Amino acid sequence: MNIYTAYTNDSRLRVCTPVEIHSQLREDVLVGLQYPQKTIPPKYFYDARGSLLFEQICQQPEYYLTRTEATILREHTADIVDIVGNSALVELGSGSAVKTRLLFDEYQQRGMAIHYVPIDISASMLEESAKSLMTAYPRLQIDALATDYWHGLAALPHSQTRVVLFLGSNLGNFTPPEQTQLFAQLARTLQRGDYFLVGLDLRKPRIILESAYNDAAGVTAAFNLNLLHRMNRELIARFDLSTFTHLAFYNTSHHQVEMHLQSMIEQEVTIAALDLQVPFRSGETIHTEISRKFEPAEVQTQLADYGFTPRAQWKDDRDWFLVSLFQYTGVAPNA
Ligand code: AVJ
Repeated sequence: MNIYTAYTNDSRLRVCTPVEIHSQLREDVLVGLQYPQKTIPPKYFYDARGSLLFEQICQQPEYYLTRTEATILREHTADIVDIVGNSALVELGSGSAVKTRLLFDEYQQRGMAIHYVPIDISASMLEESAKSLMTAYPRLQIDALATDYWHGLAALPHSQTRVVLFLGSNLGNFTPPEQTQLFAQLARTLQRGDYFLVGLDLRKPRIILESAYNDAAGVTAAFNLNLLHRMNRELIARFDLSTFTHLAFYNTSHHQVEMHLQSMIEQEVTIAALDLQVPFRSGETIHTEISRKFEPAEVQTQLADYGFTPRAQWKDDRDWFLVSLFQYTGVAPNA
């Protein structure tokens, strides 16, 4: 793979950017806007502004996910570190790494060094959070990968035992086939004895879920609409943001919250960089995200097929969110 590596002036921080990632927006938009159900993958939310908006979503009163997971982690960091010991921490979709700090605190208290490998699509978020982490944790060494999960996992540095962190119910963005691919990729990448720590948002009444994705302050709407801004800027598109609205609802049969951008009028939008004219019917949508809500047994069964053995799991007192720790033993129970 073609990798651009920036060595910063701090020897504890290294940032790698597999270069091909940048051109994929063009291709994914070109293909996605020509499907009968127009679709753009959620990873493109996270430009610099989108990443900041996501941080703000996490602070909205309706968005219980981040807060609930943090409560679980805060209560159980000691249990986690007791099990995983002196492992490197690989994090998929690290963002600002607020929750990861809870683990770092535990390592620091025990006087242990930390090797951290954050993987995030937003290079700006990655660099900023890395810098502030380095100030806060003197015994932290960072190998950051500014790319998507697939390229990131393929480029993991050699290290001692690893824990792959997949927090925040980020897994919910994956379709079932993509989830299968991810587990297969993890099984290929990990060595026996490595760990997988995953945070999952659980099924719950529609009203709670729909409020979480329709916050009163309108931050989620701004986050969704930012995708149109991004295409206007990076693909020289002419989306008129006042003609699109944010739509988020719970699809009960698929157990997933869906986000869409809905055109309120019939119109044709030009995307100059793609040499494309995109027609919209009045009410037609671009599907921008799924957030699947999980049934723990399903995930556990599937992971078992890929050689992951459950080691521990923790919930909050409302049973809204689950943090689950698996170990890659490489042995499928019925193989
Ligand atoms: C980061 C994918 C877990 O699906 O809840 C938040 C993203 N989208 N509000 C989620 C998101 C709208 C979030 N994940």
